[in-house]
Amino acid sequence: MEKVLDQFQFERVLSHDPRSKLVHILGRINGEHAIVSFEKARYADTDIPELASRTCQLVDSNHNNIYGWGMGTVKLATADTNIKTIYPATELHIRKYEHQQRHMIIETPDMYKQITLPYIQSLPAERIQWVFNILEGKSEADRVLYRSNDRETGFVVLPDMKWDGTQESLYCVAIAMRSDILSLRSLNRSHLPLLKNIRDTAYQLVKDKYGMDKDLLRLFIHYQPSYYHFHVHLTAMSFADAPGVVAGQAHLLDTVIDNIELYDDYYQRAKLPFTIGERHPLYLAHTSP
Ligand code: G7M
Repeated sequence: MEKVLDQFQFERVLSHDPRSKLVHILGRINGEHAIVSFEKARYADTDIPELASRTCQLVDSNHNNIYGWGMGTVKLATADTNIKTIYPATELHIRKYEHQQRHMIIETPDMYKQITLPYIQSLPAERIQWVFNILEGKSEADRVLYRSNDRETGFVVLPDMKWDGTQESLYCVAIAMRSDILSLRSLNRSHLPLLKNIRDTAYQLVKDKYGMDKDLLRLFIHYQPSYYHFHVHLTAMSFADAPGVVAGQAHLLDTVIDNIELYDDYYQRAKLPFTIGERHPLYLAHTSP
């Protein structure tokens, strides 16, 4: 990561969200695209008592009666920015992070078969190399919180790349060992042992590790996911605005289990709505005449 930051040649801003203080920038390294993301982190509890004493370089400071305001620099003891890098970045990564209008698509089973499935099948296998690196213990091995190698019901639980490490923002992913479940659309009754295993293990794991009861956890599946190897998101309820918890993207694991228990082929027959950026190839595939 250090090398990527060192060699990064700025090209343009892909998106900048002032509310979440998250900026994605595009650049080049040795002629190839790279994306670097910076997100201002929350204050560490240990820094808070010293915020006032560590403030310097006050500018635009104003005063009116009992009120004062201005801008300054706070020299913190702990790191203050979450940084992520993608190198080399593909065109799909660039489209993903570029600011764009999002649309709602109501996908029928027929649209899935005619458009979405061929799109999934066209994705190069190396896109999910990072998943196999985790499953095979080649990457992030020291971060894995749980592992079961069972070929049918096994999975790995580890912190999501987005987790800042604080308990209020707990964000982990459970990634299935098996590779034959592309997404929510693939699920049927034969997958119930896996789904229930993920649910029950996640509850127990979070209780044992973080002392959090199961009613403080939100377990959900994305449709569309960003990669088509089955996985479940685990987030703290207190992380109410976690990325991707919104309607049109997150399907609660318990609801999914319930739907399949009622109807084996629910997810093959249902219309599944999803939100997607207008530059995403899947949006273009669904909307081109
Ligand atoms: O939208 P979707 O359900 O596909 O979400 C995929 C999740 O995987 C996101 O929450 C990402 O932050 C997370 N993720 C993506 N990558 C590339 C990695 C990675 O390399 N390591 C970990 N731990 N999480 C990742």
